[in-house]
Amino acid sequence: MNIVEYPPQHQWPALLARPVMNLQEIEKIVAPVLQQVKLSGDQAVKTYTHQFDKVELAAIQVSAAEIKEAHQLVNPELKAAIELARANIQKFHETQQPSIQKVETQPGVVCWRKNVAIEKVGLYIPGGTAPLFSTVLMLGIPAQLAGCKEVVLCTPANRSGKIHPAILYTADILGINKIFKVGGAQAIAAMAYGTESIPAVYKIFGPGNQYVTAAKQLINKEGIAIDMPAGPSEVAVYADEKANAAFVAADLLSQAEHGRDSQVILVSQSKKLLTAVQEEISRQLAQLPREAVATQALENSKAILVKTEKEAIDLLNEYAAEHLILAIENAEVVAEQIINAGSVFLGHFTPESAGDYASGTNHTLPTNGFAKAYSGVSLDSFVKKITFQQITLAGLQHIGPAIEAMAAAEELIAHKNAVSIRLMNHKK
Ligand code: HSO
Ligand code: ZN
Repeated sequence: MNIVEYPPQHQWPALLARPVMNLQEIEKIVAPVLQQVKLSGDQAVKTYTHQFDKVELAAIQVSAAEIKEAHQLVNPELKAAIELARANIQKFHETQQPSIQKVETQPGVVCWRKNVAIEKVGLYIPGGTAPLFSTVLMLGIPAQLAGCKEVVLCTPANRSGKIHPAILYTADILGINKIFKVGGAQAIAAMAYGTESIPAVYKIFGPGNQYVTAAKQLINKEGIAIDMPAGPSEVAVYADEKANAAFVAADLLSQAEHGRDSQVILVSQSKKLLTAVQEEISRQLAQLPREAVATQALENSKAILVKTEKEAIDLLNEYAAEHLILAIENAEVVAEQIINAGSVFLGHFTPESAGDYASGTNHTLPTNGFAKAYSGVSLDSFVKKITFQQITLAGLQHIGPAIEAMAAAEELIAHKNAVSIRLMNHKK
C-alpha cells in the first residue's frame, strides 16, 4: 500500500478512483444467458450450470433431506453464533418498522402512508471460496420482518452438487424454503423471468461477481427492481496518532481479503501511524490463507497523509466509502460531519467485521461511491410505501377551489371538472 503525502485537492478524484469494471463487455456475455433462460427456463438453467459451474443437476431445488442434513453438519458453536447474530440483526431492523400516522392536512382531508411488503423477492447468495451465509441473515431477516410472502433464494452448488450447509441452515431457520442450486447470471435470469421450478420475483437482492452484477443491471432495465448498483467491496479507515496500528491493519486486511478488486483506503495526519500500519500489514498478511487475494487488493489501495482533520473529512466525504472506520479519539464528533458513507464504525473497538456479522446493522451497502446517493439495505428495501387519502365533502370544499385554480392554470380542464362536478352536484 503506497503512502501518498499531502495530495492537493484537485488530485483526489484520480487518487480515489475505484478499479474500473468494464460492464459493457460482460453484458455481451450475459445478455444471451438472460435470453436463453427466458426462452427455455429450467432447461437453459441446467445447461448453463453444467457449462459454467461444471455440475450436472438432477434437481434444481434443494430437498427437505438436504436441509435436514445441513442441520446435522453445522456445529453447535456456529449455530449459537448465527443465533446471536440473528437476534441482533432482528432487533435493529425491527426498529425500522414505522407506525402509521394519519395526518389531517385540512379539516376533512386525511392522508396516511403504509409500508406494504413486496410480495415476491429473490435473494442471491454467492458460493465460491467464501460461502456468505451471513448475507442470508442480512437479506432474509428484513424480508421476513417486512412480511414478503414469497422469498426465493438462489446460490450455486459446488462440483459435487452441494450447497454449503451453513447457507442451507441459515435459510431454513429464517423460514426460506424455496432454495435453488443456481448461480451466476442464469440465477438472476431465472428469478427475473421465472422458470418451471423457480418463481419469478419483483425485486432481486444480493452481492455477486461481475456476471451477477451485469445480469442484475440488465434485468433492472426491464423493470425488475434490484437492491442497488453493486461494485467491489471497500473500506476507508481514518486513524489518528494514538490508533493501534495492528487493529487498523487487521481492519484493512479484513476488507482486502474479500476480492482481488476490493479497495482499502487509510487516511491520517500522522506519518508515523501510516508507516506502522504498513509494517503491520506485511506481518499479518503473511499469515492469511487468502494472502494472494488481499495482496492484489492492496495494490489498488492507498495510505493518504493529510494536513488537517478538516481535510481528512472532506476527502472521506468525497470518497463515500461503503464502510468507514473512525479509529480516532474524537470519533463521535467527526462522525457527525460524515455525509457520505454506507456504514460508519466509531472508535478503536468497532471493527468492520462487527457490522459484517453480528452487531445488528446490515452489511449490504452501497459501494463504488454510490453512498453519495444510496442507502444500504434495510427494512425499507423490502417494502413499498403506499399513500392513502380520504376526503369528506367539507374537506373538498376546503381544498377544491385551489385544485380548480391550479388545474385551470395547467390547462387540464378534466382535472378541474373532477372537483367542480362534485362541488356543484352537492349545491343542487
Ligand atoms: N464486508 C462484506 C460483507 C461480508 N463480510 C460478509 C463477511 N461476510 C460487504 O459489506
Ligand atoms: Zn466483510
